[in-house]
Amino acid sequence: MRSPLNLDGIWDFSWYGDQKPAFPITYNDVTAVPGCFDLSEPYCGKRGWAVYRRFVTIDGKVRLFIDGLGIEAAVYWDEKQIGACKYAYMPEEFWFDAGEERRHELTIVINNCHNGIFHPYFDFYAYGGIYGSVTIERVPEHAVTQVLVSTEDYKTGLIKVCAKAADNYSGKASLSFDTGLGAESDFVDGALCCKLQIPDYKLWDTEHPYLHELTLKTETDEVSTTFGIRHVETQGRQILLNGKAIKLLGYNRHESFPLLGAAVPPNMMEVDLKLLRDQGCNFIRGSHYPQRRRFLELCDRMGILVWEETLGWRIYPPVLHSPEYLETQLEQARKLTLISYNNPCIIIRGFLNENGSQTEPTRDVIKALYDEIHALDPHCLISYASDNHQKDVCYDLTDVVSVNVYPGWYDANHEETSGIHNIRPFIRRLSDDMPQDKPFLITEIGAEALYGFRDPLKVRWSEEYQAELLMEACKYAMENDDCAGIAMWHFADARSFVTGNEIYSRARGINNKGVLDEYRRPKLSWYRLKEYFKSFSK
Ligand code: ADA
Repeated sequence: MRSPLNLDGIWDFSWYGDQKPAFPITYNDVTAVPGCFDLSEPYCGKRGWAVYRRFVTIDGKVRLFIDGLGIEAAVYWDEKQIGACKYAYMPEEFWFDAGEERRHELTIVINNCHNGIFHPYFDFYAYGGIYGSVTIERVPEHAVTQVLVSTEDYKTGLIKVCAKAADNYSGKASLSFDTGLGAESDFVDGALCCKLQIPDYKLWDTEHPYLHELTLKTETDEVSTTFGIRHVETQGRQILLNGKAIKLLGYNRHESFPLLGAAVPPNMMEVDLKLLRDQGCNFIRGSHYPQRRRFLELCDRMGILVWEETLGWRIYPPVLHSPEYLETQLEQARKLTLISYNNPCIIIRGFLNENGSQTEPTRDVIKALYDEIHALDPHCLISYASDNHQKDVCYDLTDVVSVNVYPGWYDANHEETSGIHNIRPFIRRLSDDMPQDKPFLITEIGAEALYGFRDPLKVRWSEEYQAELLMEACKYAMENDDCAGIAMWHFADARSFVTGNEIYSRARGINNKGVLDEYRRPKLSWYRLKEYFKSFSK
């Protein structure tokens, strides 16, 4: 069995500002990993180059894993580049030869300036730093580089295991499961694929999130993974989990906490998910980027359903239609699908939040992304969150019609939709106009509320107004079968990077539509919704 070395801790640090670092680097500070350097002095709010360094004693072939950083980086081993992290939040792995046994130097050169992938206008802050854990492990010759487990038939416990091994390895492999099942299979030219019937299996679902474990052994290597036996499909307007209709109920969530930024520690993630579960919810939309491994592990263990998506926020033509940009989305989709393939919690894979889906040429982009993900993982539903409502021309290309709507908030001057009493009729009209043969999911709805701002007149920005609006939205979602569920916008207030006119709706530089504030203090809506959801629990 491999023994990964956790490299979290205190690393050497150097701020280079707008000067691109070159070796030799001079270090004059230290910083914590995981951590975001640009949230406290003396680097607060700065954008530019920063260098992280630590020493590692290891030798031979290794796998280095970084569970997400921002917003892009180059990774060096003894001053030689071994790879790059192009996409903020994306977990990345690097396989290389570490050389002879001695103290080696691992350097991560981060740039936290906005780029063509993370634009300055996105409604969430681009934190600079290493968001998740960094680990390194020695790997043997012919190392197993990938193990994907999928459910082929949840009614009989039939699963498929596909694995890859380095150097075109051909040879025997043994598979053993927690149920006691042992099986043999072969790697041929670096690939193994087999189907197995798991005896005494248990299904994974939201009430009983049962995880099975597979250990795969070759002549040289041994790796383990957990997986869940579960099946997700659609039937008309419904989403079915293991053959039963399930209503998705929950929130969009940003990985964000004051002073910690995107480097939210696992115990804070746990706090969030326990709050969510305690309220009676079962669903998180991981807006708008890849999720940390620890977060998905918690969701797997707690039976919380997840929508995971690529980083991309209101990318419109011409950027959206350029082949170069599409390639960055396809690459993200590929990486993400493979890295979270064995997480049963992920039931929907998404991309390109609020894109130009009201124009014909966007169909090619959506189709390309759908096909790419579907070819890799046909066991998840695929969708994108649209703000184009009746004008969207791409709904037929996805499994779920997902709509971001803000009746009662962004439509203050529209008599027809504004006002709490219009929320349910607005959603009804939209639902009626949507394709009737696909689940209709509300992927965003909400209103700003400043924590502590109570107003008996229920004016906008008050906790009362937000509570009324969300109650109406949830009543629609819960009491109507045409709606497959709701992800409210959003779980907790989160820092935003505001530019242009948007600044006027982002008080404190924060998107204040959380039902909890940024410290997870509940607003009125939290209690009202909790009370309401209770009436549905058995
Ligand atoms: C959009 C977007 C969210 C957030 C929201 C809002 O629909 O997808 O990221 O910006 O609006 O608060 O306005």
